[in-house]
Amino acid sequence: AERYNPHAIEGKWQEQWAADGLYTFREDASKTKYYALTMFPYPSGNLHIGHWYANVAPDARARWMRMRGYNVLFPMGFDAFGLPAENAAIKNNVNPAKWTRENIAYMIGQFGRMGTMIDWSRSFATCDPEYYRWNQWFFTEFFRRGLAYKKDGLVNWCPKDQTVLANEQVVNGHCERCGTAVERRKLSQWYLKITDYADELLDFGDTDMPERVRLMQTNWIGKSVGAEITFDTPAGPETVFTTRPDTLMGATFLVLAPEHSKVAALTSPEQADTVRAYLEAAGRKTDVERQQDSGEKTGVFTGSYATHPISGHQVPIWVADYVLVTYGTGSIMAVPAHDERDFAFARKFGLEIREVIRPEGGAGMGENPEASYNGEGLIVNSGEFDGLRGGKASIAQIIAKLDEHGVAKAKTTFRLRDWLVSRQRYWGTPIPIVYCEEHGAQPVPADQLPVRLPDNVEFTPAGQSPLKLNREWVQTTCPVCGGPAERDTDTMDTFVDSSWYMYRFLSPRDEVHPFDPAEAGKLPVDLYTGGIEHAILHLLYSRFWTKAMRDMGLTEQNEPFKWLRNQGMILGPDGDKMSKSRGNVVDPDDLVREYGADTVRAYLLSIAPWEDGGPWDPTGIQGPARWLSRVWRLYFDEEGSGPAKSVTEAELRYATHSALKRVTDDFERLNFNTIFATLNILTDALADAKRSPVRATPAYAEALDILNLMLAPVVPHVAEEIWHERGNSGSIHTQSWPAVDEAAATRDTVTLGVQVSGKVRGEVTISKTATQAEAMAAAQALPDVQKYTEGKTVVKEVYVPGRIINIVVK
Ligand code: ANZ
Repeated sequence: AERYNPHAIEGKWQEQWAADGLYTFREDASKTKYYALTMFPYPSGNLHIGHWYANVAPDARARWMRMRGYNVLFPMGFDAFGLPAENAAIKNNVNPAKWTRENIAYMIGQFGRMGTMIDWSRSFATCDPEYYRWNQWFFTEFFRRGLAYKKDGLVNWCPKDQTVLANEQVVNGHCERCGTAVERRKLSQWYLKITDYADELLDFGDTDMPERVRLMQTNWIGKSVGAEITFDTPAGPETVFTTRPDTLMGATFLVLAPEHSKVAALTSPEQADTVRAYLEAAGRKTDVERQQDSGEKTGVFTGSYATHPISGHQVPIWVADYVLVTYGTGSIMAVPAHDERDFAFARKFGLEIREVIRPEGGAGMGENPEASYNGEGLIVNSGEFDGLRGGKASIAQIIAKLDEHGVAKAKTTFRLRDWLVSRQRYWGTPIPIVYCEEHGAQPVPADQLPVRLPDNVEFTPAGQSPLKLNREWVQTTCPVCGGPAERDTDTMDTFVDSSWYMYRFLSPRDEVHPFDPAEAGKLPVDLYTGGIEHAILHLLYSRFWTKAMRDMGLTEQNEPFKWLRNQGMILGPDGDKMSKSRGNVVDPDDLVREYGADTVRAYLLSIAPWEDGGPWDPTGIQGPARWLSRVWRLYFDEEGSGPAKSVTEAELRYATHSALKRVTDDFERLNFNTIFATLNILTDALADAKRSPVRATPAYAEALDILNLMLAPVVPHVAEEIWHERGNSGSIHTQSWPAVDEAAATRDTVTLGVQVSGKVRGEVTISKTATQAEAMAAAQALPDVQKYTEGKTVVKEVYVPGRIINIVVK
């Protein structure tokens, strides 16, 4: 028979599947829907091995769910706006739209050669005006509801990408995309009010998600429970946020962030020069530098004092950059005895340290403490509070007492900030706002959407929005009065595009809604997979978007995803991240040309536990390649090769159904890598069976059928070819997943080693419940046992059921 030749079958089936619309989602009320989605790629021009790794396993699982009888929706699109298109366009002097469209066409071809079951009839790119029109619609609706607002403020500016960034896009003070240290700029920008949902976003409902994603989001939202306490100052009352109101009597000074609005008013004439110099220096530092814990504390005295709300003492007011203007109220009451940073600061500048919490039985801090005490204990030196327990346990009680004095209120603070969405770049969704001298900022009416991105723009970044330069585009009319008005020239953060794209797949050509409410029954996404790098950004934003849509009455869902999983990363053979500069990149197109897509799919599924990933082993691909050749010979090589075997029907059925049971379980739990070990074992068992009389029994035909069906999700082309060559009609991909015969899948026999005087001389397969006599009879039937016992006296026969048979001779 012919050898296995993937190139003769893969293209053929890909064309046939497309012609038959095999993967087009069709309504079917008799089936349960299953929405499986893999994070859509950026159309960078090429699917790399990481894309294959991310897509093949979810594809195999979606195929399996389909065979399990679900009506599976498995769409794919392109996250097409963003900087790389602009940068590539600048480099190659082409329009970003052209570059993007060409890449998308090429990548769709690559997905096709991977053999995925993506329903391309639902595809779209976020740079389609028909799509971004709805970004704009959401924006105007959010604006009307107070969820989108513009404000002046300090923003993160990436000097390389020449645009502002959301807080979520700043990683340790650096641009999440290009790694450049982020600067601060004062700008008027648009924000989405994600903080309205801060508390709710901490509740993940019944979304099943990796623990670390949950933790990262929880930390990012950063809920802190404490109190706001108000101090009188010469510039009016100043409120500070503290998680430790129990330490109030130990507050010996206040500290304001350099950008705090009261700094100027509180600076005395004598301190004016010092303070000004300090503010300038702080302004030059990046956020990372300012927050480095290792760094020496710096700060200056304002020359003013605040009045302690309980003791009435005058406490000095300082300015220091370890206090962040963006957190709490931008000012703190410093308690050096019980806070490390305050302690270091007080030590450096000789400020008073007053102990107010003492560990039970402790001797007290004394005159010259070496460190702050951050633990629990009894309150001391605090007048009426003395003797209460300090620390987290008694905070509510303390706040209640302070509230009686009218100086404190319980307060919960979040680290989460509103989502800054304005970008000073060209290739994005234009912000649909116009400015009229008379009527201010006005949303573009829905019937005028989309506000199209103009083509004729000089988009090389120059620190301001490229759209500003197209005067013709900028000049428009006010929707209220019809008078002259100007468009907003910023574009939206591309994370807006990905926040709701999973909804668009429900009705991708809908011209009336962002998605058709009649399709809402397909929500939520049942299984969403993608990279861990989106743990906060994309996943948090899309959760927010879903809640906002729910409050607009567009969906009843609280969460977009029911089940979320992250694949690991495929690394170079050297264990480093693959990158062109390291020269350790593996090109999936080359592999497909050499081995065929099915082998590459099989290899990627087997290479590592899918959620862990691991290094690429260039020799490892031979394993799946050889396995598929063996599978092929099993079905198409008439003779089979090698010595005759004796396999029973029960053994073959056990091999078949126990394999089916394990593979079914593995698919259920996304344990893709172990599927191959099982399929390999079954292939071997079948090869043996083929050379034994069992070949003529129904058990053998059944095994071939079941193996063929189990191949379908993982190696879809060769499975389809085998299916047809065996005389079946219709596609294998519309068949049902076989049912496990539980009785056949459990073995009632056991294979035991047989020893003669302690030396293994063979093995027997006997019933698990065999008696001593049956076991011995089976053992003595072995030629080798006969050889070593012949002419000798049997002195002892040992049979430990399930373990061993030993015949002791003399
Ligand atoms: C007094 C105090 C005493 C504090 C003490 C701590 C220990 P988390 O848990 O992160 O919310 N803080 C408040 N606003 C700040 C700002 N804008 N920049 C820097 N630090 C700020 O931390 C809350 C604590 O961090 C607050 O409680 C405040 O210091 C400080 F023994 O107030 B604490």
